[in-house]
Amino acid sequence: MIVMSIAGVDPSGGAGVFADLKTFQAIGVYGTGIVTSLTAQNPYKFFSTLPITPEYIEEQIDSVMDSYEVEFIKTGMLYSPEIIELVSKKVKEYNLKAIVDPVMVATSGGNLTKEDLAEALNKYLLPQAILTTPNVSEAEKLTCLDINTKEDAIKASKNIKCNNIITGGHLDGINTININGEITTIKQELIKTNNLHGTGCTLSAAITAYLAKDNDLKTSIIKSLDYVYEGIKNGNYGTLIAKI
Ligand code: PXL
Repeated sequence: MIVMSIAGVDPSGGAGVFADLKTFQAIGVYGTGIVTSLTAQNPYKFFSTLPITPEYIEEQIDSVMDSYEVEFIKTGMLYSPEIIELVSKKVKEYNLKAIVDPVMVATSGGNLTKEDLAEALNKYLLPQAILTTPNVSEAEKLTCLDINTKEDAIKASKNIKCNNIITGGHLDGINTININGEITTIKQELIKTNNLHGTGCTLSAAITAYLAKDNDLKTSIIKSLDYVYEGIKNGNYGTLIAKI
């Protein structure tokens, strides 16, 4: 039950690799973390990004794989098309089951990527992923469709290149899940808060952890929606002890 996050570092700990590791720990799986990029930020302000070279990201992945059996990974901030291509190569090489959080911009508005990543995600990574977890604006970028209603979200979900959940934080709390073409919508109460930094990272990390604990994909998604909801309600999702 060893999982891996391939993502950026948010030094304030709410998002990125640090948040993923806390989530893995809370749900009870051992987490490893590959750093694609450093950032300087806090939940309210994004200062800058320092990317790691694809060669050194590859060396990090190989060094962990050299001694750990990893089946499930999640990807977060991948920064550039070159890094996306590298990660997709490693997914194939190690036969990894990848949950892809198609991170493009931070909740705080910071630019987490060098350029538009939708094309590279669609070309290299999503066709190999077991799930992707876009929010509404990421789903719009991946599909070139506008999403304003539940019906729009369902249409977009059918145009994404792998199983997906389009999260509902910007759509009245309606989450749209598409597993093998079968659509399920789950409406959650929206909580008024400004404490949402890293919720997307935490959702995809939780799904990865629940999958590693032998839950099926739909169960893992439902448990993770609940985990993030409870975390938002308590204002401490990074340290929440999971209901397993
Ligand atoms: O939530 C998107 C995200 C992903 N990865 C890193 C981030 C953020 C948002 O701030 O900092 C490293």
